[in-house]
Amino acid sequence: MLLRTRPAIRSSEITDKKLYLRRREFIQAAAVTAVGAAAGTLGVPQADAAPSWPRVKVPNFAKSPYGADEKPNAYQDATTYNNFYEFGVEKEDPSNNAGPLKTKPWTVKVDGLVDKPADYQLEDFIKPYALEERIYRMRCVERWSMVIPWIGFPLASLLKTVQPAPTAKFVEFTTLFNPQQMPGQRRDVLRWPYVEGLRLDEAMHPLAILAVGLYGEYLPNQNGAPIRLVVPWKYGFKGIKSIVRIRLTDRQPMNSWQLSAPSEYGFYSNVNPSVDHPRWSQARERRIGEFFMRPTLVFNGYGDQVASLYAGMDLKKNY
Ligand SMILES: Nc1nc2c(c(=O)[nH]1)N[C@H]1C(S)=C(S)[C@@H](COP(=O)(O)O)O[C@H]1N2
Ligand SMILES: [Mo]
Repeated sequence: MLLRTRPAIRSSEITDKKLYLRRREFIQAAAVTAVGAAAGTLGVPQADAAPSWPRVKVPNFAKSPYGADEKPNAYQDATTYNNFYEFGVEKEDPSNNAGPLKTKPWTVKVDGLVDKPADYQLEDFIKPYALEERIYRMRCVERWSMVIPWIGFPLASLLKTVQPAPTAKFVEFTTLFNPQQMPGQRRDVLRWPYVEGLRLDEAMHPLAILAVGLYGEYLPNQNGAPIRLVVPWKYGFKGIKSIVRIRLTDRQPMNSWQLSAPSEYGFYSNVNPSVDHPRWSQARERRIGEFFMRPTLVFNGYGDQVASLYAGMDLKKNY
């Protein structure tokens, strides 16, 4: 993504797999060396270090037919190659820095144009909904992709509960603002807190989910604990993490990336191989874990389900 205050593209933004792997090996080697040195066993080879974050199984969830044909990425990829600028702009920063984020207790405010505005404790917020696993292709605007088995529930189920007023046309989401726990918020790489939005009909689409877990476990902090949005036909930045507020509105929300670079990141951000990012082509992507790039699919391959939402719209203008 763009850091507007910087003159050039950060190499990390378009890091290819080889570089990523090399860097990861280097970091792991350095970590092993540090651990070994501390333990006085320098030189003894170590197995992959156990993750430093807690891994807690989600007790009850159904398998859904979504994505059953896709091979998920390695857990390690999904949990250590992240974008979560509240914890730093490098891919390994979130998994290294998000540990101290306190996700209990957690309140989600639902307000704006709804019949039932409320401040929910997270447990109450998710309790009414049956959790299910959805294996989704995810595509970052930076040209890498992954397949992730999320656990969550349809955003539409929540919206039906809180009952949008007839005048509501959009849903706005906001991430926690807490510079003490989110060190990235002490620098202005983006205007904080992170905000994202969907049109109400997009938000009601059955593919849009609120996720609380991945790989059978509750979300690690770096993936947006305790609750985040997943919209698989859009670029990854629409999938806002660590949500504290959901507001129904009659005006199109200004999302953080559009605010930061309007010519590069629009409101819609539908995955579209024929609309290039101003600084790179979106025609192909690198699936993390694969060497060769593959063609990018329109709507990230979910066109059969979602294209009708955009019937008659010029998707070059509405990027
Ligand atoms: N609050 C917040 N949400 C965010 C981001 C962020 O920096 N802050 N990054 C976005 C981007 S660019 C991507 S690609 C996805 C990455 O999600 P993942 O790390 O779980 O794969 O999160 C999105 N949600
Ligand atoms: Mo992204």
